[in-house]
Amino acid sequence: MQRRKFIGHISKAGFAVAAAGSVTSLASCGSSKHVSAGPFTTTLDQVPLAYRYEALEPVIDAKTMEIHYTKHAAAYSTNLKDAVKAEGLGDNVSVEEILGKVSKYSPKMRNNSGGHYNHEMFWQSMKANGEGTPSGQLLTDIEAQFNSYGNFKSLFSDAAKTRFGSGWAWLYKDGQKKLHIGSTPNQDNPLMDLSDIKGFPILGLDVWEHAYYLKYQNKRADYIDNWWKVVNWEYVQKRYAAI
Ligand code: MN3
Repeated sequence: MQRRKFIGHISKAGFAVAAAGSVTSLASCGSSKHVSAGPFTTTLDQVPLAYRYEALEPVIDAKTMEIHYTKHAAAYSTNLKDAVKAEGLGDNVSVEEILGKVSKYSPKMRNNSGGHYNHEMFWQSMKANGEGTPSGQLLTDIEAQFNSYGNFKSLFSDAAKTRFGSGWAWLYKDGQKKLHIGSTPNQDNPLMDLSDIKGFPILGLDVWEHAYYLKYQNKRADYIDNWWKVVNWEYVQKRYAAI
């Protein structure tokens, strides 16, 4: 019962959305290469999962979710706090502020700010029985940019399947509000000032082996093809509308 109540509570809390303008250091940095993080701000702590570990089965098994959330992702948060302390930044610094100037900091800061940010976004961008498709302005713009939703899925999946080694595939919006598909190595992401691709991440897919190996072993492509069944398009659309 305890756990049920807890999950109910965090579901109501919903998205970790702070007041617009709270990340002005990014939004007003004056460089066209920097992209606003808008109303989404990420704190140094993990937000509790809004669903149970088994909720995404059979696409993602409960054991993978448990280890991924409580070990891998938890370590990014813990190590990020260490790095923040070592750099003399306050506890209230947002992860977005760090990402926008991450090249000034240690490799530990780069790896763990990215790792924490990417996972916090990843958990929220999935839900049980996603099975849906985008709608509204996001669908309109995906169709305009990539010809069709089917073609978008295929391009995004290819970006995920062809990322060599560990990394992420992204749908992101650049400073001119144009959609792009790309991928980054390790725990980098498009909000980082040192990233080859720059923009606000709308949707991200973790293709590190720890995200799928227990169930899919070497079959990364099967994990990617199945993952579309658990995408939380309502959340993705909120991110799209926010910037
Ligand atoms: Mn991961």
